[in-house]
Amino acid sequence: MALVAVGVLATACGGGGETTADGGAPAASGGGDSTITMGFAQVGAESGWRTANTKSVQESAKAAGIDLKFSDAQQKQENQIKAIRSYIQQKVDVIAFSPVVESGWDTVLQEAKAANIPVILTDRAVDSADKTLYKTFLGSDFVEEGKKAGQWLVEQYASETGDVNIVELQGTTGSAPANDRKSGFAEVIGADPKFKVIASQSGDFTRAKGKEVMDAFLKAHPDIDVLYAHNDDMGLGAIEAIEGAGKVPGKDIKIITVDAVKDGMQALADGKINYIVECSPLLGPQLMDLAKKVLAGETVPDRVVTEETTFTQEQAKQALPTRQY
Ligand code: GYE
Repeated sequence: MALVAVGVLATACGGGGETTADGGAPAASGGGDSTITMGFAQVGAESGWRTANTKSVQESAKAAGIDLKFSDAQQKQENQIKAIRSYIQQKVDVIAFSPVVESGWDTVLQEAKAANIPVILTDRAVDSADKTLYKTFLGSDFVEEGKKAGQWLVEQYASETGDVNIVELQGTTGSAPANDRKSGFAEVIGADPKFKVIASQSGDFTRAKGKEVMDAFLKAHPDIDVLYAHNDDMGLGAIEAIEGAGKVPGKDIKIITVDAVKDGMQALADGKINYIVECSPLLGPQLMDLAKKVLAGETVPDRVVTEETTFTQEQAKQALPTRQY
């Protein structure tokens, strides 16, 4: 049994890797003594955050004795839908997934419900009106993260009387963290008209795209004061673009990012980033716990919010040595 589970983890591919001995008699949810099988449809491997999140899910499944089927959708909704359908066909006990975008999940979630397979949303939300399509949603409050980023900016520029020109690197278009980090930030800075978002575009949460879009921003706008990037990776890509343009990141252009993964924290400690709003990727242990409770028929809260903090440059220096991811 244990060997089989390890094999599935190591191949980490969706849809393939059948492990059931005789292909039959899948246990009903939470039934008897059988091992819990979880199908997890991951977004991709777009960022340091995502890599840490995948590791957390895989390690926690192993520790909890849960047989994990894992798929990587390469940031494409159609791949995630395929993976979920394959988990339904394989009659897994529980499905967990981090929806790449918010919309367009109702049909496949109805299919899971019809098959009596509970679904746990992990990290990102869906906008389905029917809340019975999933058991719970475990993850951060992205609006709050955007607000924290905005609050720091408001404090930093409290005595500034002129315009503060901001460029924004958004996450994946249509994703919950991109939508919410944008709106939370806009709400806070919107109270003072000196804050001007002069350009805002998606960098798809990747370093490469962050650099590319920042290159374009720098060409079009000689007067950027602040960069707000929806994750560390895009911020790190943008730093390369800023340095390439002969400017000093953290000084000529102040930078705020979200996540607080190691590379981001290092850049913050080095003075290239000015402030990071933390978003914890370590959702695995809570996810496994929720899955066990759901399958045991226990009631779980319909929303479980991750606890997180913020980091200044000084705080990053202190936190770095013991940072897990
Ligand atoms: O901030 C970003 C990743 O959904 C919270 O996705 C997650 C976001 C995270 O690509 O780095």
